[in-house]
Amino acid sequence: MEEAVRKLLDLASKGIAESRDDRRALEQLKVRLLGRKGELAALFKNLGKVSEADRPLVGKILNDAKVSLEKMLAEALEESREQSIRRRKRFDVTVPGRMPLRGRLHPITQTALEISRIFNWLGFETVEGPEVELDYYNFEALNMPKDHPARDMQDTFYVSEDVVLRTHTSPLQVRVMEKRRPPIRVIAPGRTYRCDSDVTHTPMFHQVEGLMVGEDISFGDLKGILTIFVHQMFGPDVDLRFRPSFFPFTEPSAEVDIRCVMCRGGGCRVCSQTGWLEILGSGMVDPEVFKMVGYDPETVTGFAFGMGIERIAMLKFGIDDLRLFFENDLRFLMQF
Ligand code: 2NL
Repeated sequence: MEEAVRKLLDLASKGIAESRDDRRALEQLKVRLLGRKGELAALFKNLGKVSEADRPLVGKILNDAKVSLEKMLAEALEESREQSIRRRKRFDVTVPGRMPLRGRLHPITQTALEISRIFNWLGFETVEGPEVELDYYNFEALNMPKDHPARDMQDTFYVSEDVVLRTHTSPLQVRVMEKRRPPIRVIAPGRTYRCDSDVTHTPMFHQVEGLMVGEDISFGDLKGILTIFVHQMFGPDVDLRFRPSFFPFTEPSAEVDIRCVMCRGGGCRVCSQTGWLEILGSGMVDPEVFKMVGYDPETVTGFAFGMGIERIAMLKFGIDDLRLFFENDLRFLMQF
């Protein structure tokens, strides 16, 4: 009997050693040794066959074995539990981190910020204002009376008789002129709206307008500032030209073309074989506009300009379809 008990204890230490931190194997071993139909139970069953004289001694041996087996297994199970906790807590600093998908600024926003940055550097302050505007600021104050063709119902979103979605960011500059006195240097980026939708027009688009007003502001200042802008935005080697034009709120007016960024002037599809790309409109502020904001056109002069941000972004990034800006396809947006 003692022999059998020793074998059992041997089996237990071997089993425990083999399944050190395998919790499941330890549980199975416990059932096999201490379970109701286990090996120790089988030995207890034989106790009846032991002579009455030997029974107390054998009983004690078996009980002692039971106590040691229980202790051994309990310790092994506890050790395996702690081991698994330690394993879970261990931190492998060499495992590559899971990168969160990082957002980025929309190419239109990037372009607007770049344009603002250049003009801020030239002393212009960035201003922002309402997208829902009074008819007065959007048209009337800009020398476009009620019967003016640019106010055509087809182009303008009317909110009510005298409230519109701004069709350009000029109304903001009129508000600035009303509130402040010259000298003024502001740049006004923002959303603008026109009831127009096809391959080259979206009902909502973005504009940046600039305004410089003071006592001796000349057409030469306009040319100088816009030349610096073009060279900052598109590179110092890009040629530009000023071409006579017309706007109701400027006189004289000029449009600015740059040498085609795609073919460098040779003629291609993008510049319709002309070698030039129109990028902005500009002019000397019309005296009528100054009168509307209470400035004396005899003592105050200034220039203004406006450009579409989508067009600048398309030329800068080489994008050939305006609609890509509005589809919010991450495969497109993540490239900028
Ligand atoms: C264009 C042309 C232009 C202006 C905008 C302006 C603003 C005031 C007074 C006078 Cl407050 N003019 N803005 C002037 C000339 C052209 O925009 O092609 N925009 C996309």
